[in-house]
Amino acid sequence: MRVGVLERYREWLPVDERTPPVSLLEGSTPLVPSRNIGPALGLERLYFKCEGLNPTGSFKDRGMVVAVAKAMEEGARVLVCASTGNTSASAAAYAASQRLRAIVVVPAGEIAMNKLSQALMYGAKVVALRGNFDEALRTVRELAAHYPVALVNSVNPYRLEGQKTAAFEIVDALGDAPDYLVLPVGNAGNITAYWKGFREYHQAGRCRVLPRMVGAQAEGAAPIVQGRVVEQPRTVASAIRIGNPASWEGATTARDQSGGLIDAVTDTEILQAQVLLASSEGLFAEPASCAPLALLVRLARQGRIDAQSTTVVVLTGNGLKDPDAALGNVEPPVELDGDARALAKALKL
Ligand code: AN7
Repeated sequence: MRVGVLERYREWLPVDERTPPVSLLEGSTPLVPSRNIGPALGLERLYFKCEGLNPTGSFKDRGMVVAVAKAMEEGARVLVCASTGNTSASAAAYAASQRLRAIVVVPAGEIAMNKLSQALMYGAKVVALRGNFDEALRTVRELAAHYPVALVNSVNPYRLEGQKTAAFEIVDALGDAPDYLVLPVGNAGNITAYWKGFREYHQAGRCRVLPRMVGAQAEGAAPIVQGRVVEQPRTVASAIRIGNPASWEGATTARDQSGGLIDAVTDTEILQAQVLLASSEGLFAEPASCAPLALLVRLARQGRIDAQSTTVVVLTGNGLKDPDAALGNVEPPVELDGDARALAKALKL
């Protein structure tokens, strides 16, 4: 029977009998072997971890379930977060399921409409703050320091505890850790959490390999790559439009301890990777999730990935979250009168 993250990885999480059994049956997402991109790049073992199949359509649910359960255990009734979209959708959903209040603060005009619609439908109080994500995060951190609200951004360590379970699942599926784990880096919580998960499993003898952690930022929002805060982050990938990541040090530690790298890709590369992924694998991921594929394509073409290595690309969010960003790169539908002859002619059958 399917279970959520708290139940599946109970002994690896900071929970006990006092922790409420929160669950939307998150986690246990498919690890799909590449049928076409891997062979085209000369990579024999390429997999996609499809985190867009979580209950609210992104990996955030893994961490949110733990953060919400612990907040409830500690008596909280109000959750608050800043978000580029997916965290707000996740916080709002778990709050709804537990009858808690959720307040989500998003950068005004900067998040994908479908993510906003999720937060609103789940019944959160949505505040659109004039400013960028980094300013929204600063604001909610200050709010949580002075008022009785539980902050559920990834600065909350329980979020990272939950998110590390994705690393466990990959090892449990492959029988060992991959050689490369490639993922997007925004606020840098997820790369920090994966690295923690792999190290814990390694220490417990569950895997022999420790992966090289490969992070992708968008060129206009690449503070870790450039080694300095980006005041006005810009990219089509709104989920990772972040100029001052909260887990900056966690990301550089993961990169350096694992012998990995964090590099930037352009918006054009991101959107090309998105179309490639959807049209050649049948997997539709949001732009931020395609940044790591764009980086992998570049590294493979440069001959920097060994052909026999095992590589996992984490597809962090569902493509349906942000279709507007994608549709500029495909042919629009042809409009026709409804008869078969006209259809056959248009299709050159
Ligand atoms: C699809 O929702 O920061 O490096 O507020 O939604 O752990 O921040 C989202 C981030 C990658 C980056 N992919 O992860 C938010 C938010 C998707 C995302 C990231 C995000 P982190």
